[in-house]
Amino acid sequence: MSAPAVGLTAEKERSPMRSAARLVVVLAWAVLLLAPPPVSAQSYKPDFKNSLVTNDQTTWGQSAIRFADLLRERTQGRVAVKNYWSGELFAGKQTNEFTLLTRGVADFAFGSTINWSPQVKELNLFNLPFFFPSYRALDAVEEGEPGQKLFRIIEAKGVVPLAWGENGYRELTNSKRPVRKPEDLAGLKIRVVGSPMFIETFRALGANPVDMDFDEALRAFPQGTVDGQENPVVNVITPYKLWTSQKYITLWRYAIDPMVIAVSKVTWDRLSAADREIVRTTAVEVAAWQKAEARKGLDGSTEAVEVLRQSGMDVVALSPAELAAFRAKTRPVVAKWTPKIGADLVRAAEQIIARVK
Ligand code: X2X
Repeated sequence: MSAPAVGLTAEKERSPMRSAARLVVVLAWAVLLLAPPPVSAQSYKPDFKNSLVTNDQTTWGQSAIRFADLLRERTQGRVAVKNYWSGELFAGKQTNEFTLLTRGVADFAFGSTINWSPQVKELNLFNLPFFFPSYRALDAVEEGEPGQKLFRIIEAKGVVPLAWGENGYRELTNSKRPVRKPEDLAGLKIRVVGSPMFIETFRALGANPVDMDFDEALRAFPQGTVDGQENPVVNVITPYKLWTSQKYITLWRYAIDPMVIAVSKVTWDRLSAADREIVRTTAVEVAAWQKAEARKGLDGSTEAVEVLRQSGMDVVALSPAELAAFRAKTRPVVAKWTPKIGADLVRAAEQIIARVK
């Protein structure tokens, strides 16, 4: 009699154990099915699009190649960046780049602040004519409160800025004559980027500015449909050999053009915390390298200008008095744009510049 009783007891005991096991299996499946997928290589897209306005021969291009290589290596291929050159991603319309980033159509951009200034009006700070007298002053503004504020503004619009790089000081070139005083600009058709402050600046100087996208401008220079343009020596004039169509250059440092390495917030939010950290530190490292490259032969040396001379350019360097004549003409533009940019931001930058010079 005792045997069946034992058997019965054993049967009774085994049964709840079985259902407990079954419950564990069911719960495990539920967790697997309901939980968000773990962030892993499988859940990232096969490549992340990086937008660039220039080709791969500029320091922007070279730094983007480094960025992609380093990220691939440091994330074991999880973050695979594909560079889209020469405005391919924004179909030639360079002032659309920021909007593409906010929507996550572009995951990354190595973007000029000029191209983003229609959407982020505060970035026009860097477009203020004759405002940043030196690299030191620029660095101090970028690293100081104004630069941090600009990064907060960009981030609030859905783009995470990672580091400041640089296109550079924008110098004037043209195919007609040396430009040493504002009167020399009279009637010259100058291509500018589609940010209204440039149109106003060149009108104030007596020129005839036309807004044109970069790819179209590159075709316009050899055809002579425009007389001149403005761009940095190391990043644009030299790699694109603009001397083949533009004989004259005036070194006037009238505007600075920072570049920002940034990632769409849509993309950023999908990266694991560890990968975000890798992306950020890599961007900072690459930007520091790029900035130094962009200044090579210009900062404390004239080598980059010698390249222009050897390539047949007629180089006009302005004396402080000559520069003052250009500055005086553009003062109304600074006054008009200061409230649009934000008087506090402009003042804060001015104070830093006055301190650092
Ligand atoms: O279009 C230009 O001139 C360039 C390449 O410098 C910018 O993207 C602002």
